[in-house]
Amino acid sequence: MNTVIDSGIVEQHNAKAMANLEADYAALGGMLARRGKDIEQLTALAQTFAVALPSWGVGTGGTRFARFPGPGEPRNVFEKIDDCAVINQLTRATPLVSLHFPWDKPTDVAALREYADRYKLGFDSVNSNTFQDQLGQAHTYKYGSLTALSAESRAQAVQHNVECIELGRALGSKGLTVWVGDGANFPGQQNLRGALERYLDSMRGVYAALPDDWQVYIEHKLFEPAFYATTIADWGTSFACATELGPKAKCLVDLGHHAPNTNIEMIVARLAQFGKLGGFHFNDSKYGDDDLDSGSINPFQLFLIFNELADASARDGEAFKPSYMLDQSHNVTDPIESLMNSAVEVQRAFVQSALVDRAALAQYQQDNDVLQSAQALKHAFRTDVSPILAMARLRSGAPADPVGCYRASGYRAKQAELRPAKAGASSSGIV
Ligand SMILES: [Mn+2]
Repeated sequence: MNTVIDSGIVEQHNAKAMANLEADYAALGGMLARRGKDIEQLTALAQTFAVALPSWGVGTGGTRFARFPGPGEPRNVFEKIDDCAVINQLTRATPLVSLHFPWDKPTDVAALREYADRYKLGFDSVNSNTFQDQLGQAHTYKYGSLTALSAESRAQAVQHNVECIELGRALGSKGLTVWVGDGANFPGQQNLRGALERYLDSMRGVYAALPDDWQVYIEHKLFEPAFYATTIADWGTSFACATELGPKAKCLVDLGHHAPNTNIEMIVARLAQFGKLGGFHFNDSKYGDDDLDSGSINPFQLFLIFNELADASARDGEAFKPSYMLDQSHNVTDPIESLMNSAVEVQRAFVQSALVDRAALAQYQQDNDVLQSAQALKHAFRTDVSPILAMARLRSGAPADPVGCYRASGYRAKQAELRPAKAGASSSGIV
C-alpha cells in the first residue's frame, strides 16, 4: 500500500508519545474497569469506526462572500485523493472518499479508481450538483433543477444524476446523494405543492436508474439558496419523498441543515425507527449551514446523536448501517488538519456513546428518575476517551497525535511547492 507521509515519521512520533500514552491508557482502563467497562473492547470498537471524506473538503472553502485560498491546495481530483490519503494514513478512520460531480469528473474513471486503490481508499456515495450552471450547459438551473417548470431543465437534471450513478458504479460506489437548492425566494413565486410534485416525478427517473444494491440519499436543508421556501426543507418532506420513492431511497441528515435549537437527535431516532435513516453529513454550526468542524460548537449534540445511533444499533443489530460522512468547509484552517480533527471528534462521540450504561439508563427511565437518567448520559459524555482513540490509531499504524505528526511531516509546505495555485482549480464549498 502506498503512503503519502513517510512511515518512519509516524514511527518516530509514536516512539516519543508512547510512554505518556501508556500511562494515560492504564489510568483510564482502571477507571473504566470500576464502571464495568473493558477498555480493550472499547479500543477495538474505536478501530472499527469509519467516516467518509468529502472531496470538496480538502480545498479551502468559502462563504457566500469570499474565498481565501491556502498554500498547496489540490488542483484536481487526483491531488484531492492524495490529501485524503494523508488524512486516512494519520487517523485510520477515513477509508472512503465521497466525490462531487461534475467538480470531480475524471477523464479516465478506471485510472482514478486504480489511483485511489493504491492508497487503499474506496469511494463512498457520489454527489450530484444541479445547484449551479456549468460552462456550456444547455438549460439553466436559475429557476430550479429537479423541480424546474422547464421540462428541459428537469430532464437535464435527471440525466446528470443518472450520469453520476454511472460514474459512481465504475468507481465502486453504492449510493447517490441528492441535494437540490430548488425553492422560492418570494411568496407566490412558486406553487409549493406543484414544485414537490415535479421533484418526485424527476426523482422517480433517478430512482429507476439505481442499481439493485444502491441507495439514494435525500439531503434536506432548511434554507439557502432559496430563502422563502426550499422544496426539500426538512426531514418530514425528506421522509415523505423517500417513502414515496421506495426502499432504496433514504434520508440524509446534515447537522447544519436545521433551524437553530432543532432537536436533531430526535430526528435521528424517528428516521431510525421507520427504517429511513440513510446517513449523515457531520459538521457543526452556530447559526445556519456553517459547515464548521464536527464537535467544535456543540459536542454534546454530537454525542446525543451517537447515543440514538447506539440505541438503534442495539435494537436493530447489523441491519442498521447508516453511512457516515464529513461535510465541512474551511475558511481559516488547514483543511487536512480540520478534517482529521473532525474525524476524531465523530469517532470520539461514537466511543462515548458506547460508555452509556444502557441497562441502568433504562431502569432510571422506568423509575421516572429524571435526574439520574440525565446524569447517565452526562457521565458518559464527560469521560475523556482520548487515550482510547490514540491507542486505536497507534494499533492501526497511525500516529497518537495526527495533527502534531502532520505538522512535523512538512506535507503542506511540500505541496505548496509542488502545486502552484491555478485559477479556478479548487472546487470546494458548502453543500
Ligand atoms: Mn451536506
